[in-house]
Amino acid sequence: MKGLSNDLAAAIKKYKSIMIVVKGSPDPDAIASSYALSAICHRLDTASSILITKKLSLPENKAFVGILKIPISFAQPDKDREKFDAYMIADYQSPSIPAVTGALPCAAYIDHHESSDEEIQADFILKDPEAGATSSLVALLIKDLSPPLEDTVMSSVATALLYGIYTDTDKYSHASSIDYAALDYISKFADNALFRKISSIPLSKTTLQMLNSAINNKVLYKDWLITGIGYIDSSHRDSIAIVADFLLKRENVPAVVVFAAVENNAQKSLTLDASFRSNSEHMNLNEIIKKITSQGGARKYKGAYQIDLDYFSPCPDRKMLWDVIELTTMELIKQSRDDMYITELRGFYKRFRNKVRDYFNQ
Ligand SMILES: [Mn+2]
Repeated sequence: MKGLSNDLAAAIKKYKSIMIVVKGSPDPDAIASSYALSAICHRLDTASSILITKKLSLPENKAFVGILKIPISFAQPDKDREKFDAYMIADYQSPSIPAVTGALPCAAYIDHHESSDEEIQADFILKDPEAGATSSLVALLIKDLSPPLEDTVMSSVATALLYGIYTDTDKYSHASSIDYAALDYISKFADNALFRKISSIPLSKTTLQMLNSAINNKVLYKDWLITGIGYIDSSHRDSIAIVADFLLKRENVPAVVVFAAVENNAQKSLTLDASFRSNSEHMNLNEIIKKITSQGGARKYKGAYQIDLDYFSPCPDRKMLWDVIELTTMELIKQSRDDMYITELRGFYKRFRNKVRDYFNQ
């Protein structure tokens, strides 16, 4: 990305004043990307304004803009074009604006929608449909930006980008490796309290109830915190991960596992969902999970697995069924904890052996 960040900076520095236009509906991804671009402009001493062409309607989007104090104004770009010497577009299929394109050069166009047939002209173009959010592409550009954004600005920009990724990837469920790379980078700068305030997800009544059950049922096995929440509706599945995130931050442990029996009454399905969190990049969660089941996996810090329990959903004694699920899952995860150093050691010896072999093969 380093080369791309330099190219973006060079494109911006060509101009004194750029209008950043939010085409279409001003959703969090478009607003966050535009906000981040305006921060980049400011850092590079280029003036900029964010114009939205449609008014904000959703209360959560209004809250998002209000809480982070994102400076946007409702305006028609063609009427304002005299004030600027270039324009930029983020998060829209096409970068052209009637009565602006042609009159002003497009300094940068960054987007994650599928390509249209239109020929694109801009000083800087980054279009990658692999990204779940344009905010992810902008976050990765900021990562390699020189000079970097100042810390104070970074916190607000990172929080906005985080929310852009969060909403566009449907609470991370469609996040690609690009999004995860962006999240890995920006989440450490984001203001978690503000993010929670904006997303309000951890504050929802159901998530709080789940968190409460998780705390009441927690078991500390060696240094791992393991907890089963019980039955939850499938619409709250994402909260398992949120609870796991929360517990990892709150409790002083290197790893947290949160699991629940997820029910979908319409489809009559029952699944065990387990979410793993670790604060060590050396803990090989993927290998730990793969030893339990092939129905899951992990990357650094985060992992999950699902077990199909449909066959058991007609069980008339729900309490007994949960007891079996909980007892079995607890046992498997405790075994994983017992085996962990063996798993890690095996990895170490494998690397060591390969090194020795490479040495003698030189
Ligand atoms: Mn988008």
